[in-house]
Amino acid sequence: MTDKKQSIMVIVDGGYHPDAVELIKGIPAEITFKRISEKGCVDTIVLPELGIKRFLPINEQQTFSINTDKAGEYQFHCGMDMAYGKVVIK
Ligand SMILES: [Cu+2]
Repeated sequence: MTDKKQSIMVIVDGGYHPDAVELIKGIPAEITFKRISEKGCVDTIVLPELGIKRFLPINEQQTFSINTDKAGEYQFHCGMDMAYGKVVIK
């Protein structure tokens, strides 16, 4: 099972769908954000604890590798800190 990879897609449409992503600890993971509309102010994704801040061009996928060595909850939010989601590693 150690060669498995977890891949999750979050659709950004004024908010995050899903807004809670669960990952299994110890298995390499990547999260892909895809913004599909101009709605809201979610054109930038920020995962502060993971050192990620990236502009999300419309209809383009942005994929980030997530280190799952440590269990915990990591919040992500828009560039203005108004829309929220979280990554839960357990
Ligand atoms: Cu915002």
